[in-house]
Amino acid sequence: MAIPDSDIDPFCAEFFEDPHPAQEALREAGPVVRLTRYGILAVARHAEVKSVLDDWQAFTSARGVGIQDFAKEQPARPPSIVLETDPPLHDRTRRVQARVLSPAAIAALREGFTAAAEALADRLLQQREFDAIPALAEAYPLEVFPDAMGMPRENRHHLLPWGNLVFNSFGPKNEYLAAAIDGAKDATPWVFEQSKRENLTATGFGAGIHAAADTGDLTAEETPQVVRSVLTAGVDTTVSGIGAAVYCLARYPAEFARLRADPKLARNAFEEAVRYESPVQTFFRTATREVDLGGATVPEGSKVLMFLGAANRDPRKWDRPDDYDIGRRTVGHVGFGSGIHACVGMALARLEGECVLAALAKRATRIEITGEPRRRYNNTLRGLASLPVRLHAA
Ligand code: HEM
Ligand code: OVM
Repeated sequence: MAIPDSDIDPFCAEFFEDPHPAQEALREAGPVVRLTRYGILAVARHAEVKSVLDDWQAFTSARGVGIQDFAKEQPARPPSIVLETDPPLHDRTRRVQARVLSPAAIAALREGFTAAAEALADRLLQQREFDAIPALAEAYPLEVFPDAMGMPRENRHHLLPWGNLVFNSFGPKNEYLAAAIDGAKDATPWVFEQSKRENLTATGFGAGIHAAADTGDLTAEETPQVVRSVLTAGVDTTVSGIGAAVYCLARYPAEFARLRADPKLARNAFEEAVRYESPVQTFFRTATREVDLGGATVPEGSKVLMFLGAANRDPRKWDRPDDYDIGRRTVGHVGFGSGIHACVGMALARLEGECVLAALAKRATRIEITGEPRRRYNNTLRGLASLPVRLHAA
């Protein structure tokens, strides 16, 4: 089957503002599409995105999960030894993260995360009108996540420009990446410094990862890199996810009313927001051999862009894909990826999302949008820069 060409640019302001028409066009064009602007292949249907995610042998991560091919170009920063590796190294580093971020370890945080969400929601209800991105979507993860890592209080704000830089760097060298490099000048050395064992308290996730150097599971050179991986992936993603959930519940007041009537729906309301908005929009793989994908032949060495956001709204997979429905059966969405690299922090992300939404639903009857929401432009993350809201007190 011939691979159709498309001139769609998934790394431009027009796409960031409203990716859905372009994503639909890419899904309809065929199982595999060539993006002529970048000379890469892309998949946007759920079935093909899932096949690529689930076949790490044919689709390597070790040549980078951004547009750059590490086999041809030197990476700008040291690659992640979790995200940008294949087995066996990947499994050794990931196992240590998976242990410290296990469902049991995360369950132990529930009480503290709930208390932090309730205190924040109390303050916001007092304030009544605020910008939900800085005051809620950023404020909550920036409080609970570094605490759980075992980080000091000062300079936590550096985690946001750092994440912004890394997630932009998976895309092409465009104006968004240039601005992110500029914005992360101070954050970069700080993040490397904070990943060291001596800068993390004895009880957090950081210490748990560094302990792997004592048991021989990782070397003392590897543990700071594995800590840095969690610092990079753990904040900006949940900021986008919580922002997405608040934006969804503000646009769908009937869904907010449902949540209020049954706060046990908070966890699924967050999960559905991850499907609906796909905070992480895209990742790449590189074909290690010629592979058939839905009848199209992908040549060895091809960079393949996976549109997670398009897969999460593929009508071949979902009923009413463009409706935000907090009662939906969300299993099978790829917002957290799939296969061996599937998000190792998803239990933590879900706990954060659930706590925030439950605390809001207990106190408010409605989230009213009071001004024009403004998009944040990032080559990988979809989210808002600003969401002015008014909370209606119960
Ligand atoms: C991997 C999304 C939160 C740590 C991934 C992947 C996705 C993703 C799509 C797959 C990458 C790939 O296949 O190449 C998200 C979303 C989040 C979130 C949407 C929030 C709503 C978190 C948090 C942490 C985290 C809170 C850490 C505490 C990681 C790490 C990986 C990863 C370390 C790499 C895993 C591997 O390569 O084996 N995430 N993530 N993420 N995530 Fe998350
Ligand atoms: C890492 C890393 C960085 C960005 C994203 C990510 C979504 C992981 O350094 O391992 O997963």
